[in-house]
Amino acid sequence: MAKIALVTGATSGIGRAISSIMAKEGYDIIATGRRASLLSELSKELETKYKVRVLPLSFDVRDASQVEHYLGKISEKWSDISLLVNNAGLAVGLNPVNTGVVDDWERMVDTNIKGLLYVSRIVSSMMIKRGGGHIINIGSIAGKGVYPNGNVYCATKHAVDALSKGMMMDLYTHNIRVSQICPGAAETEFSQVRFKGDLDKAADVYKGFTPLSAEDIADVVRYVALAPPHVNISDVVIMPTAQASVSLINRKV
Ligand code: NDP
Ligand code: 8X3
Repeated sequence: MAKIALVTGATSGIGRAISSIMAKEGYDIIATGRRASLLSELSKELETKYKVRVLPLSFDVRDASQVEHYLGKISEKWSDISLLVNNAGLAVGLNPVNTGVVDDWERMVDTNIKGLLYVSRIVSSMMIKRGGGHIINIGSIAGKGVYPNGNVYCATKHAVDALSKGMMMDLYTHNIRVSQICPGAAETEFSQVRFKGDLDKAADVYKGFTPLSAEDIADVVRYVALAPPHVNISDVVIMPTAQASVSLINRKV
């Protein structure tokens, strides 16, 4: 029987690349996100290319009752989840705190912190029943440092940093590994979402240097997930060579 990996935020960027690389490794994939048509495209692609089973589940991680509906009541043939990648997340806006948009703050807190918790609560209890598993949280370099106007996004990723440590303490006696992977600047839909569809502003973020690709990060997820069972790579920072901290990027422009 193939192992099963659940990847949140599989419709684009890092989550899509993780789904793809783990399918290539022979994992059956539960792919989640809100955009159902992208999930169905991805499912077809992975089923054809890698001959694995794919279960597309379209729901909003911010809605605890939807998470319970789709994951708490998942059918028996999909319940033996050995790998959970908590990847769904976003930044919205880049304002100083005095002009911050309350709705932006709520979207980030509800997705990056509360969504991760809703999913982890259900899946970790399933992993305890099966006798083990591995949870990989996609944190950020923004969970290790703070940059001007990054206030709430950075706070949510600092929360992921704390939760990754806390979850490891809660779950290690159940043979569950908890890891965190913290990327620096990666070119995905991330900045398009942050700047609410302003493509020029989004492109400017990656001007003058070579950012990470989603595949670079998926490679690390693969390495961490496939480490021998007695090894937990608990915390990884991966940045472009042109980046030295959350706010230091060497741009040739
Ligand atoms: P993308 O915008 O390309 O992907 C984000 C994914 O999250 C999408 O699949 C999106 O799916 C999903 N998502 C967002 N909100 C929700 C929600 N409410 N419910 C369900 N799914 C949701 O960005 P990235 O791939 O770059 O981001 C992935 C993760 O990596 C995030 O946690 C981000 O914070 C983190 N990260 C990104 C970095 C970067 O520079 N790109 C660097 C460090 C960390 P859909 O819209 O279909 O719901
Ligand atoms: C995304 C990286 O530096 O844009 O988490 O916040 S950053």
